[in-house]
Amino acid sequence: MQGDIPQREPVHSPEPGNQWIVEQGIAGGELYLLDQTKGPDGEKGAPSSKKHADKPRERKFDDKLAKDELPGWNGYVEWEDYPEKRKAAHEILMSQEFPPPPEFQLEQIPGRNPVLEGKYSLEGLASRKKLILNFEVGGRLTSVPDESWETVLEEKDPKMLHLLQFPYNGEPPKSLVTDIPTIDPEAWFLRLEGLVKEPKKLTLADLQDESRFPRMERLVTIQCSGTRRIEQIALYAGEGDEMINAPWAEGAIGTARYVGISLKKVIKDCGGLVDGGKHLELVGADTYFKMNEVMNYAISVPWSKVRANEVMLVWEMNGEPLPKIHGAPLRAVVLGYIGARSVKWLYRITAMKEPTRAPVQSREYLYFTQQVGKHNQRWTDGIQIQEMPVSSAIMSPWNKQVVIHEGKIAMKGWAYSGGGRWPERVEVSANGGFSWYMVPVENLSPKHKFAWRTWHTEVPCDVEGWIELVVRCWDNSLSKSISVNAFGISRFCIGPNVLRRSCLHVVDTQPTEVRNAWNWGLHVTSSAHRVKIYSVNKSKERTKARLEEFEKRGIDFVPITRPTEFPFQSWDEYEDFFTRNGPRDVEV
Ligand SMILES: Nc1nc2c(c(=O)[nH]1)N[C@H]1C(S)=C(S)[C@@H](COP(=O)(O)O)O[C@H]1N2
Ligand SMILES: [Mo]
Repeated sequence: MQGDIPQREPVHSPEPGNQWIVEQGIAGGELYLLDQTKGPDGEKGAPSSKKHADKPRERKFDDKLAKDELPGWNGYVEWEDYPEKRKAAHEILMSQEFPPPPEFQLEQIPGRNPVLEGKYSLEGLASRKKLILNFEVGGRLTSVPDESWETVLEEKDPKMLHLLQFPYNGEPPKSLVTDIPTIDPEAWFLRLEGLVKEPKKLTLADLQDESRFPRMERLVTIQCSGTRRIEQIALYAGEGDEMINAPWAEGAIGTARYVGISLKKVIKDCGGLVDGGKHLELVGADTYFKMNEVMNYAISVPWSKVRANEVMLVWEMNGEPLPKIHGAPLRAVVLGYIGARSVKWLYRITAMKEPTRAPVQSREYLYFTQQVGKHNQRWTDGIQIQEMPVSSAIMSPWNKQVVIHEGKIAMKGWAYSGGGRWPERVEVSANGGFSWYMVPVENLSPKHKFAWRTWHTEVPCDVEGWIELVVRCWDNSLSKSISVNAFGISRFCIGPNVLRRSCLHVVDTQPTEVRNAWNWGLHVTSSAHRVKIYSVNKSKERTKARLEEFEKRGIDFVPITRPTEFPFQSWDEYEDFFTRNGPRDVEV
């Protein structure tokens, strides 16, 4: 039913010998609800996996409902302008029953990168598209890289119609759904509406006319707020509003050189804002689902951000025309904000008084406190995630890797801070964060206001066996907060040193543990990134000799969990040792 996802047989009433699978949470999706208000041992509820219907009813979208809006705009269905159409689509979605999504938070993440393929095609909607849900499981790839798309297409017959099953009961496909509108740049135009003095339609040629709009070029990091979510999932299951809790790792971030123009200039070209216009809603041509509602992808940015020339409209990425998967012909790049604000396939900008009520802006990307659970969260309880805090990641070595070195382990990775802050210092540890070594500044890539810095370094490591590598970054708000402390808010502290110390740790660097920043939405994993590796220190003579022996015998060193198939020591050496140092046991 779930395409390629390996399905484990439900345990439900396990054999007595297998009860531990449920008891230990390995089949956590099948645990009974324990209601202790109904007596000390609670009352057994049914595990959720029993409840769902396993056969969806097949209903079809008719072609008229989801037809393309304009010639040359393949895959663009306009929803916002047609309340009736939206209602009809909603009714169709409501009439469906779908199996629940595969459980990979309470149970194990599948061993391979799953592709959920739709068997229950909503054909009209998918008529000219392949809608493939593809998510990355702990790989080293960027979020939705072209390569992974290629791989998907290679793995599957490209002519086959793939469609997201909507099995997600209102969980929306979002950035991970590679539902890519293919829009002819010649046919494309941008609508500017709402509280602008002169509503307009501008073509790409208009926007590219340098006599009207000066070019703007920036190196920008776009970071998804779900980056490194996999570390949160590994601790506790949450509810991610990125597509079905996509277990993103360190790769859901990317840096590119973008060319385009400032949105501010375009608004000026429309005569500016009128009537208290304070926010700009940016709408993308792709179709987006939330709680069985169908709409176009939309967010808003405050005018103050636009006025600061921090919202770009771009058509070029790394010296090439913007790729389709990244939003061609035109996308927004909102400098220093989370990726969700950088709308792809942009076609409409509406000036409004308030931030948009579109779900991505009003109900998602929120950061909750520990007094709020999934069951009682209100959207107003969450802080809006707009800028990412300082963060970093180790991109090499990889978790669980066996690393042979000579007393210093080479590491590399990225460091980033949102909101126009930049990494000032990166530190690494080879002992779980007890002692830290500064990455030499010359090993950090150049500073940019809105981009990450990549880094590489060598961390001293004498130890052999399992160790924990850690990275943390300090951004430039460190210096700001120190000056504020010294001159401004000293009334909040007992003594200047106490305040200074707390600011250093709270404001400017990363929390040390995932739990410090854990939240239900599984967003913003900004704790120091930890990678466990097995250290083999070849600067030790015996280690060196052993490695040679493995090689000579043609025996694989990994996996490290296997018993070694040749002796560690000769009996002569053994006896010699105890003769010289006394026996293992003493008698008196
Ligand atoms: N139209 C549209 N724009 C979108 C999205 C989307 O689903 N539709 N996803 C957003 C999210 S959540 C992220 S993280 C970035 C990802 O940008 P990329 O695909 O260029 O890496 O795009 C943003 N822009
Ligand atoms: Mo995202």
